[in-house]
Amino acid sequence: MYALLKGVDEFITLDTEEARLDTVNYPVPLNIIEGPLMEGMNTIGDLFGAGKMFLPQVIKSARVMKKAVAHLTPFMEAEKARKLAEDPSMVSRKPVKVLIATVKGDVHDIGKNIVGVVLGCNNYDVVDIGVMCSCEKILDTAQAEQADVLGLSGLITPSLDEMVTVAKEMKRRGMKIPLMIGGATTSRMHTAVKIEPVYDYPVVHVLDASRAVTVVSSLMDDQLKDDFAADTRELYSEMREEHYASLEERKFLTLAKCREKAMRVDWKNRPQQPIKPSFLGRRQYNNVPLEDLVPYIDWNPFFAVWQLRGKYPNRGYPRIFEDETVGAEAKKVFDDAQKMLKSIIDGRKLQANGVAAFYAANAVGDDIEVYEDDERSAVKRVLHTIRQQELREEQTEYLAMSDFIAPKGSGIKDYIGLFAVTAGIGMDKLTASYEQKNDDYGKIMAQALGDRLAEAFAEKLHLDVRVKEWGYAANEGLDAEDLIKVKYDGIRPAPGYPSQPDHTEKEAMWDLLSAKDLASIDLTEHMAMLPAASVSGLYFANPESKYFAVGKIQKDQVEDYSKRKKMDFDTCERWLAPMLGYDR
Ligand code: B12
Repeated sequence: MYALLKGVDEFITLDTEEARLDTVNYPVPLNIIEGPLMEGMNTIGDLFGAGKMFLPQVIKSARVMKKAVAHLTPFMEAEKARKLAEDPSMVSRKPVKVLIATVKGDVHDIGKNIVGVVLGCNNYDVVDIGVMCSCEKILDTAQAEQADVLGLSGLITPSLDEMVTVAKEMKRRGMKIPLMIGGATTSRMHTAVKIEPVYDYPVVHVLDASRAVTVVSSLMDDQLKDDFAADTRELYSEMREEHYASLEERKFLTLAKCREKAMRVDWKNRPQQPIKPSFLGRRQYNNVPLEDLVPYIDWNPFFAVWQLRGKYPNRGYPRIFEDETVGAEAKKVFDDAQKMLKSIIDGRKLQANGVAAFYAANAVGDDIEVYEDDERSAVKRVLHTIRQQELREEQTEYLAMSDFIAPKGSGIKDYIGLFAVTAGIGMDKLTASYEQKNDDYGKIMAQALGDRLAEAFAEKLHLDVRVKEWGYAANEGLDAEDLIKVKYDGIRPAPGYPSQPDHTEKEAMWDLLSAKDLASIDLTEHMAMLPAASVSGLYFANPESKYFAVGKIQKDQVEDYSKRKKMDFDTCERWLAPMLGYDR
């Protein structure tokens, strides 16, 4: 019990073995699990639920539990076989089974893993079938395993539509189990508007791991489940009404009008004309020393993974360590991270690869033509951008990213850059080594560090690009904090982020970068990058370029965009679904 509550796994196998030999108190091995171990986990579940214990502690405790159970499993199996031989009619009590999966084309893992561990801590039997799971695989497994609840996870927007597909198929198959929706790209509104209406049984959006337990217990509790389902249904129905009302309230300008209000740059009379990159074409940055990336790590999202939030003024790193409530735990998890980081670096357990490319480019309307060479006689690929359309009081400019590149007609030679980086090569092997040791804490920590390193790589490469590779800001001289605060000229918008919400632009980018061949970063059918700890984007050098949110758009723009992209309208509308300002 002490080992569980403190998350100390050093002596757990010895202690468990001692308890197993104590057949007076524990006649069969299962008694140890159902006795002291479950009691400990229940206490942990309660403390976490009450906000008195934090996620890293819960996950460390789960590691202790898993190790104890792993030690007892062969003995329990022998015991079960003996009992079944004595009485074949004996069937064991079935715990609530929750099947969790990341949907087709998505590689999101870390959030789902956390949820799996937290549910496991609360005595649920969790079956995690991994990432990139097709609808068929998810539902076949749910049916074969006789899951009581299904949970879907997704990181990027194409997964939202995929979740609707899964819910529809559940209905077609006549399934009756509740469906939980989670992951960074999901929202209660999307669940209410698009998923819940297509399935006749409970559909619930779950914001984070700490809420997953109450949701599953409410869905499974005989006393609570009907009220919980009815309340959720009512809430989602109200939200749908709100959503449709807000669609009617939103005002849009026509695409033609927005183009008239594009950002006006006086291209001819600027203090400085676009600077030609030091090279045109691609350059590989493979096997970059991880220690060179460490100074560029932004630690704030790391604490978000562990659900550790300091209160103002101790919100961010490093002040979070001063926080009265989470400070001590934040420090512990940070120290553990430093130890693991050192072992990853010393043991070269992860590899960081990247590729950047610069091309001659000019804007043509809302598109950006990327040329074969600086002569600009042949177009290599066209990048497509999307323009803001939603009417906002006092907004004078309606932006698209193409506004940041000199128009073709101006005669000015402009350029664009692209990049893709990963710090996730070797991650599968690394996480498998933790899985083998039943160490979820280590696995989640490794994934969180991989993500931090990938982002740090993007930050460092962007600096190198500004100062050297493109070289448009050779005298920049900013420190790491300034970089996080984006105090430099130029931007690196990523497809999927608000300035460029269309993930399919990665297709053209991969062609221009040869990211698969040069950096071993692949794309799934839904445009997620593999390895998961990867980031990609475009580089704009223009000092007037800035991040903005495209927001919702209208049908006239989708029609125009689908023609420009040579993508059929329906497919285009599906990819842009989360940003449509009208009901599809
Ligand atoms: C950190 C981060 C990253 C990291 C790591 C992501 C990862 N592996 O999880 C890195 C830097 C690698 C990254 C990359 C990208 N990212 Co990113 N990223 C984020 C960020 C800032 C936080 C996500 C996160 O890790 N949170 C912590 C984890 C633990 O939380 P979580 O995943 O949400 O999981 C919790 C809950 O959702 C829930 N939950 C999760 N799954 C399940 C399942 C069930 C069954 C249940 C019940 C609950 C549940 O419980 C979990 C634990 O509490 C978000 C923005 C945000 N604030 O959410 C953007 C965000 C997710 N990223 C986004 C994008 C676009 C990308 C990129 C495509 C950008 C690019 N072009 O490079 C890539 C894609 C990576 C790939 N492999 O394809 C978008 C996705 C939406 C979209 N437009 O598609 C977001 C939302 C940003 C935004 N506002 O636009 N990203």
